Amino acid sequence: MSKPRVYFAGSIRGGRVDASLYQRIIARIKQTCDVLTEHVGDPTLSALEQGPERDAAIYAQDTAWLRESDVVIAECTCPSLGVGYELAFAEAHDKPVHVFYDRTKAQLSAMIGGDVYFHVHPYRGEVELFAQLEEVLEGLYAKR
Ligand code: 6IA
Repeated sequence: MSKPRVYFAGSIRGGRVDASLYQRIIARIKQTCDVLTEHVGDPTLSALEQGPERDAAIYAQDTAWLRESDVVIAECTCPSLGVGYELAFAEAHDKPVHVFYDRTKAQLSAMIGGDVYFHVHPYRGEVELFAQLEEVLEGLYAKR
């Protein structure tokens, strides 16, 4: 049985304050699933890299990965236009979407929190985040 393919979404140009958290989440997901977007957790990834051609290539690659994915998992504490776009794209393509955010640090956009399509997981600190993530990942295997 092949592993579930996970599209992990996290802020890049929206701000890299949570990059190391993304890296820890990706490391956990990789224990049981294939992660298509490991670069999102790379702390050395430069958010300053610019250029319309580069952006077009990123858009083409990321939307292809979204289409190929079995599930989208997003960490949304740091707001990001790109992540918001990816969530709506995933909904339009009928992908299950799990949204995590630290409720002690951020208020989730009403456009995400108000959309009943999304499975929203508010958490308080990393221990709670990883406990909730565990349940989501177990659920992926239970559905197969
Ligand atoms: O608006 P943001 O940059 O915060 O959007 C972040 C989301 O868009 C992430 O979940 C990624 O999947 C996607 N994304 C944004 N920039 C890149 C990227 N850039 N490479 C791959 N996916 C990306 C490489 C460096 C870049 C800043 C040119």
